[in-house]
Amino acid sequence: MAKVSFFIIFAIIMVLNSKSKEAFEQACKTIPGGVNSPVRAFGAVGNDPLFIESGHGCHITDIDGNKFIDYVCSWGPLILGHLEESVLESIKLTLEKGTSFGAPTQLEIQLAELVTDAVPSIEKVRMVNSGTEATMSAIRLARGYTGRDLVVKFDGCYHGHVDGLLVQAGSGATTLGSPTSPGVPQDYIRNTLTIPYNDIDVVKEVCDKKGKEVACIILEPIAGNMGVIPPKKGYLEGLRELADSHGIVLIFDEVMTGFRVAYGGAQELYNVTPDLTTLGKIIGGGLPVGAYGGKSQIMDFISPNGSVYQAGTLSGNPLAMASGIATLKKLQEEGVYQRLELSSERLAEGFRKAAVDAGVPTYHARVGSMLCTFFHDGEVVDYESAKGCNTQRYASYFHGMLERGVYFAPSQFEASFVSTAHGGEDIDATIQASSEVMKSLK
Ligand code: KE4
Repeated sequence: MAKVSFFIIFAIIMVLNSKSKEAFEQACKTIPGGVNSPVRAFGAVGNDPLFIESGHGCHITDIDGNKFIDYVCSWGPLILGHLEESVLESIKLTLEKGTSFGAPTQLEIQLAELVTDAVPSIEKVRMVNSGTEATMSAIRLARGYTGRDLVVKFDGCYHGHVDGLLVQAGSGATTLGSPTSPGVPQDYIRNTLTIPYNDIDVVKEVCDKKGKEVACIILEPIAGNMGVIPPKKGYLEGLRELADSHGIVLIFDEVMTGFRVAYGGAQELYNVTPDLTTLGKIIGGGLPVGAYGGKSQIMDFISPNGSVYQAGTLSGNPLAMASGIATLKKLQEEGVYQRLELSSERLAEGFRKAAVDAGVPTYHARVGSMLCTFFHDGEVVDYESAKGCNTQRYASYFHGMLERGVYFAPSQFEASFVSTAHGGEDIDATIQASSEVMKSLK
């Protein structure tokens, strides 16, 4: 009987996703792995990825017409949900004037001023096209500014696919089993020291031994690429002190946390000031934008003021600027983050209760509207404990939720995101689905 029901479910899935399956087969003929970013391929959870037709509010619809409540939100950018009307209107109006000029526009000033007003540690900011470009440029700048070569990063943190940072990297690099990527010459990573996250004593040890050789310490102030792991109490403050005492540039990679956990990012939430900040995701509102910024005395080392070179054909693209400006303006509205906090807290509590009621060992982490259910018995505070998760059970949970119309990241080592478009009924439906799926996992 069990075999029959398995085949019936399998057959239903095949029918429900037939167009996605065909599209995936087609995509694999010309695109490596059929996707333009590895973690989208469902490699860690099994089955083929769904091809999305459209999004609206907190929902996405795949090309087979299946509708889902979306908690990926394009991996973070869509804090206002899909097609928020002021963002859409702003892009449309800008589009009528052209798409790209390769020359400065006033839109770039507008977004730069929104960012520097929101994040006091950023006195000057340079726009690029992705988080990877932002972190790559910030590292180069820190090295140019200090004249030093060593970079300290943390196991499980992910800063994009920068050669020198693809060492014990989180996100898709961990998900797909290559936290240290082939193709990166040993020469590139001999200047990268990767150490455990959330352990200030190890950082102190490194600084005592090599502090004067370290150009920068880069970290996600809230790790979001090994699931969600907040900094331990005093950790960020400890990093600030060590950076100060050794003349090291402290870089907060806020590509994910920027404008996510607070309008001023994690540095506002924890009241710790980095020297440089990298941004992305939300500041583009769904269009490609990255940025790096910080103290003028450091930023003025960047060309054309200084000699540290960095450039980009589409940097500051008008459409992307318009999308980012509209997004940040919307986030300035009264009560936005309070409402996000309430809906995210309710969702997280629902997930926690569903797991407890079903007797499934889980650990729940949340900061603002980024959250994660770890299938792990006991707390998750760093890469080692994150790697101890039951990823098979996560895969079963992922598919159980998908069958019930809820779309999570296809990996245990990611964050889920709540947007302002997630309404009470969406949260209720998600909690109900989680309760059913958790019971099925026992
Ligand atoms: P992008 O180059 O993907 O725009 O940004 C790289 C990056 C840098 N820093 C942090 C903290 C990040 O989270 C990211 C990218 N995040 C992943 C999701 N965890 C992007 C999704 C993907 O790789 O497809």
